[in-house]
Amino acid sequence: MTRIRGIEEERNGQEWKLWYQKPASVWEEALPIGNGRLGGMVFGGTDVERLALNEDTLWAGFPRDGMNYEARRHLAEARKLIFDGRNAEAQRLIEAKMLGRDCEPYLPLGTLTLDWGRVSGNAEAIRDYRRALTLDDGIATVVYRTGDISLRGEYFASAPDQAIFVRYFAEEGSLDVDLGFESPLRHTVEADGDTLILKGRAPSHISDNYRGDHPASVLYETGLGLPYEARVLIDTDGLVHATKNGKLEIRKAKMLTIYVAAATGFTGYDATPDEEGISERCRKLLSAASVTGYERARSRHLQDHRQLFRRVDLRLEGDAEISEAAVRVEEKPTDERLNAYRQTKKDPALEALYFQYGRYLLMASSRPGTQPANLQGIWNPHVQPPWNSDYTVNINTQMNYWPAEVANLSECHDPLFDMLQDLSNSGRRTAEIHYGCRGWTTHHNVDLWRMSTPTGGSACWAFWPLGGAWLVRHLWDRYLFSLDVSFLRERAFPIMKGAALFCLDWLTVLPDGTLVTNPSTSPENAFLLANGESCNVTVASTMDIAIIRELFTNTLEAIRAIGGEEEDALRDELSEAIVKLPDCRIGRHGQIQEWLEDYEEAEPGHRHISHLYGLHPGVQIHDETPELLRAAAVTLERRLAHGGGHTGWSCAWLINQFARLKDSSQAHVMVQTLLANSTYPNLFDAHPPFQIDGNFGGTAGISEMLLQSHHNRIELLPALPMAWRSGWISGLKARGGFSINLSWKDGRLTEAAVTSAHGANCRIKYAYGEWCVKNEQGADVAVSPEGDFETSASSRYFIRVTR
Ligand code: FUC
Repeated sequence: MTRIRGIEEERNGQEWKLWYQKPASVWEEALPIGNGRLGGMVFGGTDVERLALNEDTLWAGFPRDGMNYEARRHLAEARKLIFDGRNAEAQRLIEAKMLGRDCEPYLPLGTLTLDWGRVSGNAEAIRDYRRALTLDDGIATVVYRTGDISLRGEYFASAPDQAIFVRYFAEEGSLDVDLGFESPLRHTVEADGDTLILKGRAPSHISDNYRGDHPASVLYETGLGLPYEARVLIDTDGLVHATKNGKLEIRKAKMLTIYVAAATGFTGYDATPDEEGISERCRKLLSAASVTGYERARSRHLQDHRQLFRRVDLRLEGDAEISEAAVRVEEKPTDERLNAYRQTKKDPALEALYFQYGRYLLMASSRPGTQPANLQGIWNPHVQPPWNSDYTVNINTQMNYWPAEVANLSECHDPLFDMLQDLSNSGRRTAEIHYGCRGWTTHHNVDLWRMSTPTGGSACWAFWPLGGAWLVRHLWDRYLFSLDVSFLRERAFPIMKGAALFCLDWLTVLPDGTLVTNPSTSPENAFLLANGESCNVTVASTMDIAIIRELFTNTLEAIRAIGGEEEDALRDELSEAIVKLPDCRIGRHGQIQEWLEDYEEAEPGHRHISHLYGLHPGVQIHDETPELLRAAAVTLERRLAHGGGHTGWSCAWLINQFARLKDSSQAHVMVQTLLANSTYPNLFDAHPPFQIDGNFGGTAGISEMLLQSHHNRIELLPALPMAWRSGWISGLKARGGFSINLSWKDGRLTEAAVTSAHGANCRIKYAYGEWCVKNEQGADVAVSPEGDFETSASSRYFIRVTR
């Protein structure tokens, strides 16, 4: 047992670090810092240094009514057309009459520039350059020498102090630098004493302009759009001159400390933005940060950051030859190491770094009280970002939060729950006005304003009212991990209930009594009609039904868990409906059918794998449904044979799905593919372009390969690939309130430690060998043949594999 105990004491020898020998030349090479609300991308420039900034409430738009009051007029007709087999006509009707407008984009705040004056003369060669991000510290650093100056810069975004802190220090020589602000939004910059102030008002609306056919796609209107402000305060022993054109010129400084604060007028998705109080709030944040001071803020930041980051640690080792090569490669800068990996696909420590980076990114983009992580976390430099840098809730936002519980960052899950609370309000109107249903719904895109209606465009993505029903599984999962009944009763259940009520009303009945969804799409795939035409709308996509079945099951369990006697009527409705849902079907290729009818897919290698929702993230396809499990394997084979998994997030989903199939080698191939094909030099996920979901899905997938805990049992190393021959992981969480440490050697589990938070019953599954369980005192714990044993609260149990 000593080794397992040792895991917690002795930190991993591996340094969780990304590092480079040159400045970032493009944004996808810069290094991200964040405190959940404020984000920064550090370029480490030696001519002009850039710190690209974001604030998570800076979006285009303003609170307004986005309902399509005409939608409901056409619902009955659309349904009838589909039931009559006139799907294409139904789709045309839906697209003409039942959709809404697009959501608003997330915006960049601006870029703080540090002009070192090298372009204008001071162009001595740069030596000993190094730029790094240490994940364990949450601090980005830049060091180099030039002429007789040797300088070191540090950057961190502090959650406790709600500001970004930067310090430059001349170890030799002194610093001359001009500080300024740039922004692609309309703005003003003023330099006043030792302060820079950036002010602006965001566009009231931004339309997409992919085709360049909109002459005014970025719309500014007086008095509309969110006002925002960023303030920078400097503290230096050098000389400071504030210029009329909004720059701070600093000369002969040994030390330069920069405090950055920002605020917008956002006060709530349905509330009038604050026009007056922003400067005051921003000034207060800035002065609080400077009163705390750099050193104290730094140590408070380290404490806060490590308290989360250090909960999980891991080591992945290949065989001796691979491990030796990996040690050599660990000495390479991260971009070169990634390039080497693209060739060899052998660097287990890089895969471990990718896992930890996903945890780092979640901590940096989603903290209690902030907005949830959007398509780009919180890091976006574009006024018209890809897919609006919004919340796409037909896979992407959910994937962002897959690692939250298992990778021991439960509090980082909270912003998603706050958003669900908002959506359960805004989505109540959508449910009623668009469809005449109880409860609440949201479609595939959500923004800061909690838009829950369909967007415009094709029904292929826009007509999909199951977003809320999928998202609430996150609330249920939080309960399963924590067994926190008051969370379930007060926060989760009312929102789950609303999603379930919507689905009860949304279902329609076939002549044989089967309950189906209609119109229904399978995000974002198409099928071929008899005449060869491709179409998206039909009856009962497999994903719709899987989501609804799961939601009804979970809601029934939730009623039991909270002892909700007053929910008798709901319980009856759910119990009656659930048995009338169609079964998951196996189609002509031996695959899980994507739709109720066994249509031919228009794009068999499609990036979405929606019909395997029941395998992952759902739990309806498993060891005890062997036929479905086999069909799921065929489905994945077919997707891959036709080029599937080609976007970062799609590949990350495949890791999770192969892990659920216990196909360790395919799961690992997908880890390799994600890193080799869909990863930028700063290890951001490439859709392409940058989209953060693949990072989070990758972290979740690696967890899923090492530990699974659905179906009331904890499965140790369910999909351990030979490429991770030996290793250990500490601090993973399992459903039922357990923390798990594991170690393995030569592909076999050696030891595990299970800590029980609540004294829930524990059921362990491990593929090979026999094992025994001892309690903290070293006494044997009785284990049933099924692998059950009783635990008591806060006690630890040690498992040793005896073969
Ligand atoms: C879904 C995907 C796209 C993209 C977008 C943000 O619609 O189909 O690939 O990831 O979300």
